[in-house]
Amino acid sequence: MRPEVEIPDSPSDPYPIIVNNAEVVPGFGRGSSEMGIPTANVPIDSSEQLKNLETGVYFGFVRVMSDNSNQNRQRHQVSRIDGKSSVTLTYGEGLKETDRKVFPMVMSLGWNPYFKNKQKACELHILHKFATSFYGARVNFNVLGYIRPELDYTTLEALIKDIQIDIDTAKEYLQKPGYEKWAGGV
Ligand code: ADP
Ligand code: RBF
Ligand code: MG
Repeated sequence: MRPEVEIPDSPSDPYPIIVNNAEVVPGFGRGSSEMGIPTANVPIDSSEQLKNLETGVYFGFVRVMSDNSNQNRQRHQVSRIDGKSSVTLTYGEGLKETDRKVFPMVMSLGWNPYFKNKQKACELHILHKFATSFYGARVNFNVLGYIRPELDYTTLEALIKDIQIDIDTAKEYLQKPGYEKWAGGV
């Protein structure tokens, strides 16, 4: 059962937490295929504040940027965490102009108890339909509030239902003036 968490009308200490230029890395590949909810995974150590944040579900704003640095011009294949499949790093090359804007996001930080991960993950589900995947791209984002702790579930459907509530919650709060103004700096 998800606990009732009181969310204030504007970000309060320690938020906003600001993360710049984090790399989009491959995860287990479960987000899109098993759940229909893709998540852009970023290394936990992208930011000291992120590393020290308690596990749970958060919300904020994000912008995806292509990585045009010279050594990255070549596309290539890299293995997923489980080593069973690979993804193509595009560095965000195929993204459209409309994909490069600031969007609301929900962030999951933790061990994914339902899947019993052995590695702590930080994953952003961005509330936008992208033209392509963007592994190897960079993201700037801010974390503006906390929604709930991460939970275990008896079914995948129950997990997906809770994520849908997280998405609705994020949309509701991010359009309030106290949050909306933080879209500007991302
Ligand atoms: P992985 O386990 O490798 O992270 P996912 O199934 O979670 O795989 O898919 C994540 C990838 O999907 C992201 O890295 C990104 O390239 C792409 N993607 C497409 N649309 C979105 C979106 N709306 N939010 C997050 N990632 C997205
Ligand atoms: N996984 C869990 O095991 N427990 C959770 O409470 C949980 N909450 C999530 C909330 C959001 C908003 C998102 C995007 C994901 C969440 N997940 C949770 C993570 C999910 O298991 C993960 O995205 C997939 O395993 C794909 O990597
Ligand atoms: Mg993912």
